[in-house]
Amino acid sequence: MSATVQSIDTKTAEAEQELTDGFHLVIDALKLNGVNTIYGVPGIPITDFGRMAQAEGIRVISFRHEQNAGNAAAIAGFLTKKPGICLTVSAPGFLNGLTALANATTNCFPMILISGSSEREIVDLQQGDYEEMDQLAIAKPLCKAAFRVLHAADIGIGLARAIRAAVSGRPGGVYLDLPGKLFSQVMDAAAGAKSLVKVIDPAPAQIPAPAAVKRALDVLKSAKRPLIILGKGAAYAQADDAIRALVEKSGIPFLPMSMAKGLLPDTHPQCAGAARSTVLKDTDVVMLIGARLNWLLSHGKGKAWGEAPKKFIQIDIEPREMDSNVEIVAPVVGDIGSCVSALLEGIDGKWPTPPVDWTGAVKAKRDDNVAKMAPRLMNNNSPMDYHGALGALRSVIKERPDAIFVNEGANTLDLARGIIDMYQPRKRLDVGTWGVMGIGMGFAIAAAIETGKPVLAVEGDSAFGFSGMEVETICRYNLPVCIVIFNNNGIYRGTDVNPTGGSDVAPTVFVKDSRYDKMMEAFGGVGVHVTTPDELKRAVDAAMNSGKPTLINAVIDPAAGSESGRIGNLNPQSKIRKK
Ligand SMILES: Cc1ncc(C[n+]2csc(CCOP(=O)(O)OP(=O)(O)O)c2C)c(N)n1
Ligand SMILES: [Mg+2]
Repeated sequence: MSATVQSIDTKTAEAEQELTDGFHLVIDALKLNGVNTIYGVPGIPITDFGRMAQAEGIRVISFRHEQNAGNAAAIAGFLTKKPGICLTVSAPGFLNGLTALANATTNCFPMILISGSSEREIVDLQQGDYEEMDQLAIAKPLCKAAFRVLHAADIGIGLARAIRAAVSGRPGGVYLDLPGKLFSQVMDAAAGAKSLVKVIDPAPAQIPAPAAVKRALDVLKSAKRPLIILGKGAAYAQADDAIRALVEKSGIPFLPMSMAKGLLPDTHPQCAGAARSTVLKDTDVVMLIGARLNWLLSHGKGKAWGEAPKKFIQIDIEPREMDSNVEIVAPVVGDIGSCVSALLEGIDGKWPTPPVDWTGAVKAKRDDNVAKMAPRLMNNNSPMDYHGALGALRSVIKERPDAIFVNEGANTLDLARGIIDMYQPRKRLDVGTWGVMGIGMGFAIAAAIETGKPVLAVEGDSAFGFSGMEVETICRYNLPVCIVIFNNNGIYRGTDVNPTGGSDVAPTVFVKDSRYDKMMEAFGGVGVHVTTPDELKRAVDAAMNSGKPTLINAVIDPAAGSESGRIGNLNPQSKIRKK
């Protein structure tokens, strides 16, 4: 080879080294901002992007359906306070991810849905491109913010905006649209590196106004029957010590919402979880911490809240949350950590303990309810009822308080929430604000990956079906996930009949006596079939000890459940229903 050819070759190589492209800029921007995991499904135009991200050291977890990848990203956001990333292809993949994005936004979980999209010029003229869809326009009303990046030089800023939008203020879902062409756009490598943005202080503290804090303390001090309600916003805040100190120093009974269970142990002497209906009715001053007065709290009014007049104090990062349903006499706007710390400063040694007739009444009611429930949880009936099966699982969590408990279904959800005590913050992950089915496997996978802890997912047989194919994903990544399916042959119950006597079964009924455990075996996981609480406990213990992907088919009496679990009252009734 002549010297001239050699030098041209070297020059070309140098010139190539000095270029970067959209693929690498997105990866570099993610890494610069500490993103180390992507949840998604490959395909045009993001297949190579996934490969390159993996090559660059990002963990790329491939799912079987984007909705599950999206749910994984969302709960990763909840657990880490960093936006979870979901990566999808255009139109159908994007739409599959969108449900999770909307659900994340509703639940205030920070996530970013990054979808590849088709040629802008063709999409905008509606000329029928491959997977054509105006994704940005569709995403906008369903999430907190939506952005599109057209130039490689804007990738850094685009990603920075997405991160900030997802985690600052009230967290939520963000959509980031990356057209296929962007990935192969090249630019000078040095200029590319300079264009990247490391987001400094992505979720700045929002300090409450001192006057608001004082007002709240004054109202709280005047209470005869005070109550603290902890929502999943309080769990998200990771201000666990301050919240515990506030509850304990004030001496006020607390009620945890579903995903706030474990912030303080459910067995804590001040926990009013087992006296929920009594405390809601009888309290005179309620302090909401990261909990919204939505349907889950009967909007703060009506029968559930009884006759006694109430005053509400509300701590929330979103000012517009105040007065959403009833008057808030003491709004405290700021991030939960800052607000709780500020309140704590006012709760000194002179703080009056709440009247003992109140705390005593709450405790008596709670102990009474717990005692009434106890024998039911110890039954070893076969087929199992919910109480027997959940009694067994209750012991599992008691013995392994750091395990993560994922839960969805109707009866399977509502009864497990009441029965299974949680002991540590952010260990209970469930259907959230919408009561959505389908979060199960996505949540379980991300929980295992983000925390490295064992996961126990307790699923109604219907609920499981929404994300069940991800058992392959669990086996593929060999995750320490134990799935228990409460198999009652259907939705709510397995006993409904077709009133016409025709050959179709009733709409709520599934194939009888299905063997979900065999699904797990198909992918190399452990499948177990159990019919008694004792067998169930043994099987779950073995799974949790081994860390092997396991699915336990737990046979539940098909007649044991009730319509819609605990929320049957929300079903509209026909007044002219034919007898
Ligand atoms: C996405 C979605 N689709 C439908 C529903 C309605 N829904 C509520 S609970 C439920 C399933 C309940 O059955 P299962 O999971 O088997 O629990 P079980 O009550 O039988 O224990 C369904 C379909 C929902 N909440 N979310
Ligand atoms: Mg069922």
